[in-house]
Amino acid sequence: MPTMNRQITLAARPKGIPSSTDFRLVESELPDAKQGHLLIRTLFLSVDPYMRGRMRDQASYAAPVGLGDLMPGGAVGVVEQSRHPGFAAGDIVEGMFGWQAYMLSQGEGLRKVDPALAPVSTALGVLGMTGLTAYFGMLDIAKTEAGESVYISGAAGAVGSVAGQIGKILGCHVAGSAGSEEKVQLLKELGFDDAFNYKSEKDYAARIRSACPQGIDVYFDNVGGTMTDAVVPQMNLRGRIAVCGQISQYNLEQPETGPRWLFHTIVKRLRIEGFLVFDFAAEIPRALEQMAVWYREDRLRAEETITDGLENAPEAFIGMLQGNNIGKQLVRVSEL
Ligand code: NAP
Ligand code: FER
Repeated sequence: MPTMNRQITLAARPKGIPSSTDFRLVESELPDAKQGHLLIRTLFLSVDPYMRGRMRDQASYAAPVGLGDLMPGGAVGVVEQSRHPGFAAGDIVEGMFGWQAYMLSQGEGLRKVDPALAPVSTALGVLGMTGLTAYFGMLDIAKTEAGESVYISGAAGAVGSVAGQIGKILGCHVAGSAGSEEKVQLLKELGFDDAFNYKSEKDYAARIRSACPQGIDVYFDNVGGTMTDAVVPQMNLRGRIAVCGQISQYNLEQPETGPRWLFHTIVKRLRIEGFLVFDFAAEIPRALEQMAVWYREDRLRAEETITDGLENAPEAFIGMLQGNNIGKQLVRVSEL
């Protein structure tokens, strides 16, 4: 059994875009699993935009990460040793392990993953937190219906790429924006009716109008900022905006001001709703069942970018915040 653990902790609070010196790799003793505990070896670790918020000294849905504390995060791992009646060595589990090579657990908050269904990494992406975010955002929040016109910002990321594929499964016109030509190409392969590179095509309003000539019924927003300013005036009557994320704002030190567009919400009777995937905990089994069917039918593709090595998790996280990933950004910590 392993006797040492490796962990990544928060060394300093970032200013603007985080840097590698904001993190520290530490080694610590790993005790044996006591009665009622299990020892899990991390296979894949998820790095996500919400972690940028947790690094700030500011409470929200969860307390901030303290200086010197383990970086939080979802992960999938294999049970190495179990002294817990509900788990056996070899089981694959998903849960909030944090950025570490091993975790001792009492089993709470763990979800068993079926490795026969799909590669286990998908338990963090299309069949995990980000895929579920797309599912609940498109269906429960935006109440997207067949034939509607859907626009997705941040479309080539973990959430956006799944939201767009769900839009196509539902029979919608789907368009979106992303930050490179390669991402735009991928979106077309995934069935998007149109997509553009917001870094090279700067007249967002004109480009959105040509991508959604019938206007927009559902805006799935991952980005906010100037992209949202361009989308809102193009919303159709009784349109819905699912506010999933505002990543264009996460690394700003001062709030950005923008055009005042609330008047459009009156004229068009818009419904704008922010949501958190965690609020849908009770609905996860039914959602995963549906997503697994779509996955097996090849109607949902799992796009992933994998970085190797726990020590490279900070670099993977910082890169993801700047758009280096296509689909879900993961860190491979060990091999199954
Ligand atoms: P992701 O999209 O896979 O990765 C983040 C992406 O954001 C980058 O690849 C980059 O792609 C884009 N980005 C970075 N800075 C940007 C900027 N200034 N303007 C436009 N795009 C920018 O991450 P994800 O996990 O799927 O998350 C996507 C969004 O959903 C985030 O806003 C996140 O906070 C949110 N989210 C919300 C929930 C919830 O429960 N509400 C759950 C999960 C995620 P480009 O190359 O396109 O720039
Ligand atoms: C995210 C952005 C924000 C997310 C969660 C939050 C799970 C929650 C923020 C808060 O409560 O302050 O991408 O993903």
